[in-house]
Amino acid sequence: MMRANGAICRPSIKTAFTRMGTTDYTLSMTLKLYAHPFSSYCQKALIAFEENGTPFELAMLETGSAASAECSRLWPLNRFPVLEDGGRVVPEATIIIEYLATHYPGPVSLIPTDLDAALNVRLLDRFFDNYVMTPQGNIVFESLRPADKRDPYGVEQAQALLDKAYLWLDARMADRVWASGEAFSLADCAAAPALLYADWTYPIPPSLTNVHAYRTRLLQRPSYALVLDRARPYRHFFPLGAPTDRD
Ligand SMILES: N[C@@H](CCC(=O)N[C@@H](CS)C(=O)NCC(=O)O)C(=O)O
Repeated sequence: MMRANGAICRPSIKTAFTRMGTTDYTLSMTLKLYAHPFSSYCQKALIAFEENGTPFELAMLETGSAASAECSRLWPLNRFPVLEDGGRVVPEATIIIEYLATHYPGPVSLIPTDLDAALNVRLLDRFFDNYVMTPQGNIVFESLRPADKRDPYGVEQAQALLDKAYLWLDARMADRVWASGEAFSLADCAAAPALLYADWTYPIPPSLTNVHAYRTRLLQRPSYALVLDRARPYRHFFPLGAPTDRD
């Protein structure tokens, strides 16, 4: 089976099937993920697959590819990642992670079973998507606009939102290892690519040491370290220029 960046992932398959109580590796794969390794929302979903060694087939999204056309047909909003499971279409990174937790649970539970704890995880997931990933993306998209379509006020607003989000997160992470509760969760899947790219786009102030320490922990988490390594060959895609000496 091919995975992100064309890597063959036999150990993951073997591990997952062993967990399922069988050594029959010929079982068919049903999970197909339409994704690109450098996309932040795809990375968010990919972390969940790696956390549990969940086998899947990567449908690599490249300009003009059959996979891209199929992905647009499945989800005409043209956003990715999109998961297909035996004809069922599951868009949105958060929903993909929830879907895996429901239908393909593994040893790492990314959504707590306690309902209040789960609400908190979902709140933090919304925080990273809406108040970190979204303004970060807005700043990057500005750099791709034609000169006569620029929106400096929109950039100021995005930066102001990131300022508030960074400050809030720094206070929150003063006494936490992961974003919500003791365990790594859906919220941390959202946080990892959000904070990776946010710092490249609009640097987190050095004084916010709790955010920096949390970002470092995320980058060192084995699941994300793997996802990040598979995205490395595409760093030249980053419109503002990716750092070459770190991360
Ligand atoms: N809310 C969606 C957002 C997905 C999204 O915006 N993905 C980006 C890639 S990181 C995308 O599809 N970009 C294509 C485009 O904007 O046309 C999610 O959580 O999955």
